[in-house]
Amino acid sequence: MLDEKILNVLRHNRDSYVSGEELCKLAGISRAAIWKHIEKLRLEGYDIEALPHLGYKLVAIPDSLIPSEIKWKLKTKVFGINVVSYRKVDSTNNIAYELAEKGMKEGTVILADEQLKGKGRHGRHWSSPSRGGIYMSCILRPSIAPNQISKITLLAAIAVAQAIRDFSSLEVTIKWPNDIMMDRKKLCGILTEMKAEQDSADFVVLGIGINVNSSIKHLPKGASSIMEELRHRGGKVNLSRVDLARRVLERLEEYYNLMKSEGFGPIIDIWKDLSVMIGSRVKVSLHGKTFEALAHDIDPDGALVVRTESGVLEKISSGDVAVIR
Ligand code: BT5
Repeated sequence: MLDEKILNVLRHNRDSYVSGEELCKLAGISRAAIWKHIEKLRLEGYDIEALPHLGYKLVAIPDSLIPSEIKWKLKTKVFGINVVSYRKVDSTNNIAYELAEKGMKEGTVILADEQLKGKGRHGRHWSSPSRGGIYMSCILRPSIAPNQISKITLLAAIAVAQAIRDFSSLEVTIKWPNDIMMDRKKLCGILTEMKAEQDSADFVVLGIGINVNSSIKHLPKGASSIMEELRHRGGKVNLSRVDLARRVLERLEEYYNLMKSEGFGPIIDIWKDLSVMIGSRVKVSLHGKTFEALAHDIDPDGALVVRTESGVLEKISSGDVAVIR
């Protein structure tokens, strides 16, 4: 709390020095204690100049997914209510799941700079190179039936796609159910897990992995990052993960509230606007079977409806779908 108080005073005075005396008065602690807090902030990556007679000045802010940065100017009420950050973890989804079981509040966000065992769907691996991306999990406590969990995945997909569009000039699109794509390359994946009683979800862990500054050589085939895509287009190369993470939380809250007040219909409409999939030929892999079909629609629950080669409409609720060129 004191760190944040000191930091906020320095943020408000970016162009001048704040004397040690002023900081002492504001925080109600001694000069020696102020020095300790400044040292701690420096270890977190804040570049703070200290000059005798003049005082302290904030010179540079780190692009670290730490609570003080994420919460600074965050315009949400629920998403980001608690922010827990790590340098390195196995999987932010696992940590979020454990905290949710202990009763942690809806809107709690777990972030990491690196994941050693980042999880994809169906036991697959999610590459999470250090400081290259945003690896984030949110705890949600929606009142939905367990079989409606895919709605949360679709909601998250529109939130992330829209946040990336707000943040960069990239017109990213969504591929059902959980991928954010740019020119057929995957920039982001979503993994939604839950704990449920028979007819209601106890909690949902919404995991989001976004490749922001990652170099293509640290990503698997078929993947890219926002930085790589912008670079191809002659754009900016060093992007703020903190700014994007904040934007994602704001968009998540906006669409979560929309779903609560108006139901899932408006979410599906936005999803359709951001997806280029409907009308394409697709290859569906489901329960070990693979077949080609035409992506026909998204049903009111968020399932993909395909028209098979024999003309039958089939509903796909999970599984993998690749768009055929
Ligand atoms: C996903 O699975 O796309 C869900 C990814 C969710 C990751 C987040 S990060 C924060 C949270 N904590 C976790 O442990 N997980 C979540 P799926 O649709 O199964 O896609 C997995 C496949 O995408 C892999 O088999 C690779 O082919 C590919 N892939 C792996 N890492 C990638 C990356 N960084 N970027 C793009 N594609 C990747």
